[in-house]
Amino acid sequence: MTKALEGVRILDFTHVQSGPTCTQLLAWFGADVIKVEKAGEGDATRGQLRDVEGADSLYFTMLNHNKRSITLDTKNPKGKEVLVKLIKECDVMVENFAPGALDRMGFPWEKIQEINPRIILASVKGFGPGPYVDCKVYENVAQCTGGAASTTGDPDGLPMVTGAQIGDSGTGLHLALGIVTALYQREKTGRGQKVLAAMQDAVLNLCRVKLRDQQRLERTGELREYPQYPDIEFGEAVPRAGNASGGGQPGSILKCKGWQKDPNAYIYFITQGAVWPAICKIIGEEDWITNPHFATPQARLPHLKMIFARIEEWTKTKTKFEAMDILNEFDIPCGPILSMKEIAEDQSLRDTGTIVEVDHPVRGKYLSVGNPIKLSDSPTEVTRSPLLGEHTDEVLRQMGYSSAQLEELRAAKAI
Ligand code: CAO
Repeated sequence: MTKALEGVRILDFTHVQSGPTCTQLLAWFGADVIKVEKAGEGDATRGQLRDVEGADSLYFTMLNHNKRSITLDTKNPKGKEVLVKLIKECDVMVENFAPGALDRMGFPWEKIQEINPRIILASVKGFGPGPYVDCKVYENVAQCTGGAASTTGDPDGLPMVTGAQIGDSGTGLHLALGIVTALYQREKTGRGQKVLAAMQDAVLNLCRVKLRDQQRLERTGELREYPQYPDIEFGEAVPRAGNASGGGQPGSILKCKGWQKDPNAYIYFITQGAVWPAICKIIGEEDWITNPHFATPQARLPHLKMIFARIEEWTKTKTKFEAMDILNEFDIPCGPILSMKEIAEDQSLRDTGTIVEVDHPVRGKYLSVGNPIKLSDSPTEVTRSPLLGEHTDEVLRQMGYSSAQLEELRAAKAI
């Protein structure tokens, strides 16, 4: 079976997390991803958070599957010549250098486009054009400047960053969509273009519902599904909502059996309007089905704390998995709080390839997250990340370099 992006060649200048998540996805869809790294150093993440002496870290291996690695000094004159050839032969160049690095390297967009008018140049930057355009950015900076941190956390606590890497991996996803869209347009126009995904923009896109709430707050002065209502006065900006549901169906995290010892013995419970009668029956409050204080979603809003406290009396008598089974029988939306240990051991996630075991020649076997996007005609087979420069000779030979020319490049410290 062919792969969706077979024949697409990606010049991968990405490092750390945001860019590599993007090119890893493209590789999983079948693109030939050639990762360019500095000789001797490589992507800084190869050595960060190491758990096995001398082996590429999980940080690196889990973000760089299915790629080839070449070493190339793009500031070396001979290295620049190789880079020009690579630009000629690739469909897409992806980078997440600090702002201006490509220009300083001597490869501004105009020059790249002149070398290959069909090439797509895709970049992750911290910010789009504006006051912060020149700033370097990491994950949590994006979460803070994109609206996630100010709206996450306990109502009376500090702004909070989330463990989901919405700034890095979230932006990588956005960039991947931009790349395949630009490739699609190129099919019709024959021209490449620049694609930019700014981390602040990507986080804000994922926080769209909070900008919705900002405008609702300005219009009405309150957000009735937030935990502040009705006891605490709202300020000018969307407050932190704890674990309240971000949607129109109120939800909360409730204790389950064993919560005293197990930090993850909890369930997320959503009081969806459509299943309110079933909820009342399960918790033994059948009167609430018709009682005017509880019968409609609007009537319930001022009593949410009391309602969830009552539901929790019930969930505390069940394990999170028992509660999930019972509630699902009645189509009540809920989800157990799964620990990473439970997820790592989940057989169904392994069966679908969402969790995969990968073998690496230096570190041995490890678990990774496979391709979360499943294409029926382009299945993903996850292969290990490359060692630093593992494919330098292979790629350069494919480009027509002879053994003597490779030696020359090595002697000049270009590769
Ligand atoms: N050959 C020669 N030089 C190379 C090279 C190569 N193969 N690959 C990279 N370099 C050079 C760059 O050209 C740059 O040189 P200058 O400083 O002279 O321009 C230098 O290496 C360092 O690159 P950098 O500034 O991108 O790296 P950094 O470690 O200082 O910063 C980061 C890292 C992530 C803060 C920065 O790249 C950035 O802000 N990127 C954009 C936003 C982003 O993606 N952030 C998320 C990262 S994941 O958390």
